[in-house]
Amino acid sequence: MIISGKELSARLKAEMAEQVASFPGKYGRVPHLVVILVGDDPASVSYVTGKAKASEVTGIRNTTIRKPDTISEAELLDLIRQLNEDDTVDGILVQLPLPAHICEARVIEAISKDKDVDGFHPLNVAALWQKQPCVLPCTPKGIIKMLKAAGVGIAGKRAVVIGRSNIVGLPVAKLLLDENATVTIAHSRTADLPSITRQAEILVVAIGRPKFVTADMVSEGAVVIDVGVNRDPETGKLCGDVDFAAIEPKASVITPVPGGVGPMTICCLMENTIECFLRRQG
Ligand code: L34
Repeated sequence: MIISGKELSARLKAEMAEQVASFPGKYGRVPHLVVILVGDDPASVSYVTGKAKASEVTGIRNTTIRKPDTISEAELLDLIRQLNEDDTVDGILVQLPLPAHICEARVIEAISKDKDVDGFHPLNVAALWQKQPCVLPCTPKGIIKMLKAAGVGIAGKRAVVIGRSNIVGLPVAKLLLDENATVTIAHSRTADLPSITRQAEILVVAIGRPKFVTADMVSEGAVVIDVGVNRDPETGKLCGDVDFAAIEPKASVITPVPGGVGPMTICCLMENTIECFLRRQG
């Protein structure tokens, strides 16, 4: 079975659109998401455009602020402070990665935790690891939604996550643990990776290397979630971290690239924006 993140996200966005349509009557306005894009990396431009489109579909107000990659860290921090103080703004997202001269940690920490729709602020990260209410990071949240929509039972399963980033690997491991999976986090220094991944009943791959996971690394019947969005060096087309054509026949459930995790990330961003808006209404 192939889980279409595109279809699932379209359904969820339609539900959100109905909900948002009721907000002007109840609250006098709709949620407002501000996305800041520094520079013109084509992949980032494409993702930020996707976020604007999803905002339109759900009825969320979107302001995308583009800054040149020469912007100083101080200027960027200043902009964030203004948006923190702006009562008409519910969510602030600074698209990553940032140019090398800007400290990402400092930028993330500058965003008000109540407007942190990415769930990247240290206070939100701490809340996640302490099982306290928090904004969940979009990609991990989207992955759990896909597993549940596909009817995959998580409790008691052996889950292997490849990748240990703050954005995906670590938080998705925590969410799987919270669903009572037995979780292994593998990474670039893992010895004998194939022997680990072959034990996975649920395999989440987030390393950013085209077709890194080959058929011999996956057990028959595994559930495979592919977080990678890469360019295939041979064809120039988008491809995941997983060799989809080779693994699809073996997997019980698999996500495609494009049309898998990516659209779910954006869908969960819309959900988080609504959540931050509602919390700010008190
Ligand atoms: N601050 N930075 C911040 N928040 C995020 O949540 C992200 N991320 C990651 C990169 N930097 C970020 C995203 O938005 C990755 N990411 C993301 C979002 C959407 C898609 C992929 C990655 C997506 O929609 N992918 C499409 C293909 C898009 C294309 O054609 O280029 C897909 O179907 O997979």
